[in-house]
Formats: sequence, structure tokens, C-alpha cells
Amino acid sequence: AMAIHPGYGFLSENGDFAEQVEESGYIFIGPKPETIKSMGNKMTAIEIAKEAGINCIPGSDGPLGKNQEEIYEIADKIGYPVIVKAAAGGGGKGVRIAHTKANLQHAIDLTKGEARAAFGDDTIYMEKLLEQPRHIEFQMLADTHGNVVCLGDRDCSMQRNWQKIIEEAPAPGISTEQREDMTQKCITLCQQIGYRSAGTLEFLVENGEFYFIEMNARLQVEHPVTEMITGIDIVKEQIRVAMELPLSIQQEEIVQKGHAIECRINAEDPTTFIPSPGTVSLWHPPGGPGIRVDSHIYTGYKVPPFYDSMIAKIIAHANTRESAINRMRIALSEMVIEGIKTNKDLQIEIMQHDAFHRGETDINYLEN
Ligand code: MV4
Repeated sequence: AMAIHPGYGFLSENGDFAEQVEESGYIFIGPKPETIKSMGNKMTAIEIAKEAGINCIPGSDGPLGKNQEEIYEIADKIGYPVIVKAAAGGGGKGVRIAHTKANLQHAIDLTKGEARAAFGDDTIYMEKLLEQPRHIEFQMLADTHGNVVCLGDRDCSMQRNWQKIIEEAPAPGISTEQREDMTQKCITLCQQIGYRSAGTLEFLVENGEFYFIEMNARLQVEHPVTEMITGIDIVKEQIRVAMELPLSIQQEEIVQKGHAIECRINAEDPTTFIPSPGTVSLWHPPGGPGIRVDSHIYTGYKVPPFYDSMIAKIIAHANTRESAINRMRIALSEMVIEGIKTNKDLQIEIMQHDAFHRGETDINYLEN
């Protein structure tokens, strides 16, 4: 081996790991270790976004100090409800909501304790809580020759307990002008920091406004929906970039075709959502036009209890969103997994739900 691809798991966003790979004389297929480290701090990421002219959520604009009165003043200025976040956080770890002044100090104490234990860094900041946002992200690619492209956006609002379960591209309900404006801003950001490889800029969208929240300096689980609508193999581009070759495409050449949806299949109890490992006694994956299955399982495969419960990704591509949803529903119905419990029936139910068909679901939809 000459190079190491970290996948999209724990090692993919670990700056120390990337650094050790490079110091050992291997090529790390991903961003520069220092980029991974700086994006690991969410406050740094927000500063970088602001410098590129990107809108962020009103907040403390920096770390919260020790002075309680000062913190109350900041919260009053932002307006309740507020959300307290760990700078070293990301995903679901290290966030707490405070609806009133009465529970702000408690939220801060809990976030700090969790952040210290999980990241060894209890730096926290505060933002206004967006109560019904959608989660929309932009897929970026950059090479070592100064070329940056944006492969478009994805809506990843369908989540539970911080875990995404459905992603789609393009995000429904975004105007062409807004998409072009965001695309340009995301390119500017990546150019300004000399970004390398694949990365994702994450936004919350409420009342038609985009607010930057964080950057994922890695390949993501949901990258296939972008591959399906652009025809671009993102991992192949990452390998080209790692070899110091230029990206094989320029922004003007990127054409988005149709709509793609990904359903994550998890080995979990459908009512409690508790992971459900065990032996897959029968696996019959779906197929046909526009269906892609990314999975490592097979009949007789034993799902181990030690890892993430995601065992397959079903991706449906079609000319229209409605047609992609229908293809997905049929693919899920044809898919057979026996021997373990999965979220297949939940996914079928969502594919039949009116609000999902209308493209109106926010990050709270599933829990509600
Ligand atoms: C927010 C938010 C609402 N308002 N920030 C969750 C984890 C972290 N990466 C960012 N998160 C959120 N930040 C403000 N100011 C709501 C969330 C959030 C969320 C964001 C994206 C996808 C799923 C989510 C689930 C719960 C909360």
C-alpha cells in the first residue's frame, strides 16, 4: 500500500491519525491534517465561514467566559431559546438547549462536563436556537492545484437522535438563485483555506435563510446521492487528488440529472431503536434501473455488536423526486433481510408519508 483511505468512520476526522499516516511515509487520502484539526473546532470553522461572507447563526461570537452576568447579557441580546455548544463538539455530542434564563447555567454546566469528558476541551459557545430548521449541506471537492468544485447540495433533515436516516439530492425547495449564491460562497470558503480532497459544508435552513453550522473535513455516508445525480465518483476524485493530479472535472462541466434518495438500513429494534446485532439468515438486495446498494452483508453474515448499526444503504435515482421516492418504496418492499431486526418498515412508511412527499420535513419531523 502507498496510501490510506480512512473511510467515513472515526479515523476519517482524526487530525492526529492523518498526521501519523503522513509521518509514516504514506499518503493520507483526505484533507490536510491541520485542516482536519482546525475544522474540529466549531468556533474556528464559523470564523472561517464568516471570512468567506457566509451567514452564521446569531450568537456569542466566541467562547463563553466565567462571568455569569456577562453570559446572561449575551443570552438576552441573542434572545431565548438559546443553544449551548462545545467548540470541540460535532454531531450530537456536547449541545444543550436553554429555553429561559432559569435553566441556562445548568445547560452550560452539563455541556462543559460532557465536553471535558468526551473531548478534553470544555470551551463552549452559544447561539440562538433555530426551532424548525432543515439540514442542508454542500459537497465540495478540491485538488492541490487550486481547483475547487461544488457538486451540489443534499437535504439530510430526516434524522433521529442525531443520526441521519434518509438523505437526498438536490435539496427540495431551494431556488436556482439561492443555490448559485451558496455554491459560489462555498467555493470561496474552500479556496480561502486551501482545502484539499472531499469535504462538506453544513447549514441549517429556516424561513429561506441559510446559516452555516460546521464543516465535515471527510467523505460522508451520504455521498452516493451526489454521485448518482452528478455521475462523479467522489472517492476516485479523492484518490486523484491524493496523487496530486488535478480534479477530472471543472465547475462548468458539472451537470445535475434527476433526483436521488438514500435510505440507511440499520440493524435495530423498530420500536426501541436499540441496536439489534445477530446473524443475517437471508439477504436478498433490491435491484433494477436506478437502484444502487452499498453494503457489506450477505446471507450468513453476523452483524457484530461493536460497531455502528448501519448495515446497508439503498440509493434510488430517477428523473423526478416523486419517481425516486416511488422507486425507493418498491426497492425497500422487494428487499429481504431475515434473522435480524431492521428499520426497513419505518423507511417504507416514510416513503408513503404525505409530508415527506411534499418535501416539507424538518429535523424534528421523525421524533414528532
Ligand atoms: C443547532 C440547532 C438549532 N439551532 N444550532 C446538532 C448537532 C450540531 N452538529 C448542530 N446541531 C444543531 N445545531 C442552532 N443554533 C439544531 C441542531 C440539531 C440538528 C442539526 C442538524 C441535523 C440534526 C439535528 C438534530 C438536532 C439538533
